[in-house]
Amino acid sequence: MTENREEGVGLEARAVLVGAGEPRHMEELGRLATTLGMEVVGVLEQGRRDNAGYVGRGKREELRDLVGELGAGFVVTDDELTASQARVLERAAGAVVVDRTELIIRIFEVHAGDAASSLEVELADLQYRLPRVKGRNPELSRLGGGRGGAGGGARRGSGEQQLEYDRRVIRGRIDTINRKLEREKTGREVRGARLREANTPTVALVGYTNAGKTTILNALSGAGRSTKDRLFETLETTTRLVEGAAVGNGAQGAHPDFVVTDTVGFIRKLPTQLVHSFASTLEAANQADVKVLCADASSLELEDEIATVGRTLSEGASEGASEGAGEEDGPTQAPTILCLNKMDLVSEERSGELERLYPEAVRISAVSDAVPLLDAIYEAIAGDRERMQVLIPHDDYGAASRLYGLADIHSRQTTEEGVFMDISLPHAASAKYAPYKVP
Ligand SMILES: Nc1nc2c(ncn2[C@@H]2O[C@H](COP(=O)(O)OP(=O)(O)OP(=O)(O)O)[C@@H](O)[C@H]2O)c(=O)[nH]1
Ligand SMILES: [Mg+2]
Repeated sequence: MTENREEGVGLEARAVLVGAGEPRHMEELGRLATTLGMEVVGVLEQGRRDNAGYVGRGKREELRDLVGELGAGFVVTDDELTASQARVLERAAGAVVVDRTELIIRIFEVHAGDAASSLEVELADLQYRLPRVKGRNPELSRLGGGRGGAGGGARRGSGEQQLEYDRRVIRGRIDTINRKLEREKTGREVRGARLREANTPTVALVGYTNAGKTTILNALSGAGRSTKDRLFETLETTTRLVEGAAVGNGAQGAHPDFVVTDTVGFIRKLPTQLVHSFASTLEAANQADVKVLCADASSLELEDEIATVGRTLSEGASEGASEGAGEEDGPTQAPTILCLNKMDLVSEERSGELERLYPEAVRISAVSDAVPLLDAIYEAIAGDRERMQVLIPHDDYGAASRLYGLADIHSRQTTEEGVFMDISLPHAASAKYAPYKVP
């Protein structure tokens, strides 16, 4: 499954895109198809959806002609199809029909880089296939006479049995994977708890696919994660430590360390089968002290993409909450920074418009400069902190040095009695420094 990561499937695979109903997103569907190595040669659209064959009979005939003319091997639909819709469309078009869900699952399969995400995708694939498992065609079973003689009477129903068997195998595998992923989740929770104990603030980068989250992670942390102009390039959550930077020349003070997590991107009409692939993303977002909602400012669908991310997050948050255990960090209260990325691709006029539309947003171009975002993150972290002035005696040197990485240090002065510091501390650590507090 992972050996053909870069190949895609059949580089000359020609595809005709089909969209029915409102709204349609053919451009995005095209990007999904090309991400998988297809070549989009035609597009067919219809304003309403047909129950029997996704598009109406007349359009299906048009599609057959188009497929023949263009020599397309694939028809890709903008919505998930039922098994029977797919069959009707496939028969009419004379090409392999792939629906949006299957396409996305296949992209996830090709891009999955570690064992856990491979399992999550396999699970999605099985769940997609389960209701689509076909029994042997009954007409076919009747042809050719029973091999065992006796007019086939004894063999009737064997197709059904095979079908039941296939389904049972799939269900069994689904159970096995679910158990493995449950263990995986427990491990993540243990690691997460350890991180919280350390009082290191956590920042989650969330957003639409291709918004630039990984590029931002790299810019913030100097990590070298893969970024490509492909949809769903990142399929694991990656966490990196950003060491507290010195303020100015360092003589003044320092910013605290924080941990930043890169996550899996969202997309509209997210296939429900892929919920597990997003489990760790949603956890990271819900548990983060600061959420950075990253968006591609140059996208024509910016508004819709921000809304999709917001919706997916709040649905994920309410699901997580219903599982109980939401005692500590009220997930939705964490400050969210809206980060409009790729500003270098935006015209001056549009830039002004964005400033009016999203006055609170941080606008950056992560490929050249992410500092404005870094500042906003420090500010958000400090908002969750208690500002205090402390005087730490010289012989308590350790207590002063431990503040680096932990606190926001606004200023520092060495006096005769000790080190005087103006700091912002996480609430969890403020009790420890209360004895040093100066009124
Ligand atoms: N021009 C420009 N391109 C950018 C900027 N930030 C990211 N990109 C490009 O946008 C593409 C997607 O960036 P990624 O960082 O992979 O995006 P992502 O949000 O992690 O995407 P997924 O992991 O697929 O969800 C890459 O080709 C980046 O080089 C930017 O500020 N300006
Ligand atoms: Mg990424």
